Amino acid sequence: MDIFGDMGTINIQGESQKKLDVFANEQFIAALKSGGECCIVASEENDEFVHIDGEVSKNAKYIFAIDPLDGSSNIDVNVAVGTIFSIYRRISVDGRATLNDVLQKGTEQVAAGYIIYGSSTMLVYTTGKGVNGFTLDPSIGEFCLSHPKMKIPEDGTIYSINEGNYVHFPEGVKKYLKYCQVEDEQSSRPYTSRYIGSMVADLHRNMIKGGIFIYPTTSGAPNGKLRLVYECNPMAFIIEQAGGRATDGYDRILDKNVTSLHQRSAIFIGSKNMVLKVEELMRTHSSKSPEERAAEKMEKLGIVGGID
Ligand code: AHM
Ligand code: MG
Repeated sequence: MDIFGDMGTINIQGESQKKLDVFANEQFIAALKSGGECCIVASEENDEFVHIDGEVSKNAKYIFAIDPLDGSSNIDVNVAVGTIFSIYRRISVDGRATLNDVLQKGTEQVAAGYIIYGSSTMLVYTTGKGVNGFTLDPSIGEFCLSHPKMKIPEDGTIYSINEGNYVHFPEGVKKYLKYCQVEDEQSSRPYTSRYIGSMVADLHRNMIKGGIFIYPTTSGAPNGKLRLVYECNPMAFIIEQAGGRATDGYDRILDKNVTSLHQRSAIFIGSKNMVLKVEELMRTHSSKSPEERAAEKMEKLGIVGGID
């Protein structure tokens, strides 16, 4: 089957789509359509959300957001990739579901999960009552509970960030990276640097071993790279449920206002004490300007429209 390489198309985020991105998107949408529980799919690979309500899902109550294949730059080189999903309850009552049904805060998620396609295939998910991990047993075609009640260690020694972007990072992140690299026996520093470039794989490793994953704003991407609806929010829900912490360097990810489908956000996520440490440095060295704070306040009050 011809599954490697570029599709030759660009998605709404201006990223080149891989054949497997498109294939995975079609497969998930088809499965959700026949499942009948969801009325909308919002996907990284579709500019607009897709209505999937039909005969089978006339009264569907759920909204599904998905990054069908996360880390797709790793497909052609046989490195682990993943799927991220998030489920919301529909809030509109009449007619067809609308964009407002999709633009709910992360705190409103009823479930979120990821699938990691690594040395084994695992499904890790939460419904807000802790996190459980299931490993695919291909001989029976079932996911079996292999990691019950997953907890991320409060402290860790692994940091994951695309350090090639160092010159473009906020000062607080630069200071944190230097902190990670300093020798200090008591806190087991210098820490270990591990970056796969697949958020699912990087976070899954950090969840098990303890660590932090950072994708900050950069001078080239002032709103960050990763998407709030189908990347940051589901991962934040899972990590919080596992006892970790997820912020944009200042504020909790799950509390962020969602104003557009493909909205981006910075993310600092992982072991609680590691995230707290970098937040402290962000506050000291990269505090938001009074103008940024004022704009946020107005946005919260609904005074200005959406930003991407
Ligand atoms: P994608 O959804 O298009 O694959 O992009 C998301 C991925 C994340 O999995 C990963 O953490 C990040 O992009 C890597 O980006 P970079 O190559 O800039 O480090
Ligand atoms: Mg992605």
